[in-house]
Amino acid sequence: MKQILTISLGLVMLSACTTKTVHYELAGNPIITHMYSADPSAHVFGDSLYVYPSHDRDHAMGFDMEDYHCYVTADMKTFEDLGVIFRPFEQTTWAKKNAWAPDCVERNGKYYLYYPTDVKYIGVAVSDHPWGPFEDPLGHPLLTIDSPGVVCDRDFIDPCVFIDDDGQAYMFVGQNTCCCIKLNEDMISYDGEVHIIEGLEEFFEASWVHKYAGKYYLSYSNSPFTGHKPEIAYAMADNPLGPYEYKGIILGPVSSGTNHHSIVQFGGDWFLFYHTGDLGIYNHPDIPGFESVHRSVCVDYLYYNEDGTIRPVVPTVSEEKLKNNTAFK
Ligand code: FUB
Repeated sequence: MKQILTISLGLVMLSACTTKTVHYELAGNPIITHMYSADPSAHVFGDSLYVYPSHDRDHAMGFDMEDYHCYVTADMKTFEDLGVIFRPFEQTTWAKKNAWAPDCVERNGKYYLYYPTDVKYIGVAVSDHPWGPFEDPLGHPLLTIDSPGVVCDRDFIDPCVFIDDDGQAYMFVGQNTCCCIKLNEDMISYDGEVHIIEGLEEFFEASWVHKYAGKYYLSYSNSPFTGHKPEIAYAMADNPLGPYEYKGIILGPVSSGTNHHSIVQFGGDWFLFYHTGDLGIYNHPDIPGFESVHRSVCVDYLYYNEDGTIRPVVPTVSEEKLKNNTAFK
């Protein structure tokens, strides 16, 4: 009996140790200053946090991105660029342009990168590691603007994948209308049905789903065509497919024009990743609109109220980071 008690106590102490939370200190925004980056999708894999942004090219005249980098941090202070992990136009036969906002999730030891191209295709690439190399397993897009059930009257972009506690994976995607498919266990096919998410106000793009205290949060960029600049808004639901109830604004308009974010818990802290045009403006105040297509990934803490609603995040910027940047000028 004494031995059983000792073992039980040991297990309790071990589990207390492994669930210990860590508070991270941030080192100032933007977090990526050697190149331009946008649309950050952040996920925790193992002990580290990985960020999958899109890559605004040095000589970009528009959103003509062509490759994906992966960034990793263990301390939220330094973000290491692990290099190019996937080039859709070279590594698939069907993608031709506009490698915009991606997302990446892990399942059964494999990593799945979901990415939009040509403003009408959603592809999936697979790797054994978060940092790639990724490969196209299908030889065609996973979903397109013409797939049965898809509703989209503009660009079919911005996939985000959420895996619920019961193992079901969902991909939310689209502009103006938020579509959702249930991914199959293999993560490279789906059950055929497209669900249309209800309850979002002024939904435009950049959907992101996370779970907190048993509730589902769908956050997104609201529309720039309704008399204000895009904000990150959110709605809550009891089910990933909704119906959602609109709750308000997490992040106001930022200096880049477009607004795109992700929300993740790391250690005990919650974070909002987003992008701004602050670095673009710092480097080229003389070129109007440079910052709209030369964006930079940032991160700040995100806090919940007691009732589960999210407190608005005020974006921060470090003059030191801007001054020391080595991005294209
Ligand atoms: O980065 C290209 C596009 O701009 C993204 O797909 C949108 O979400 C917006 O950030």
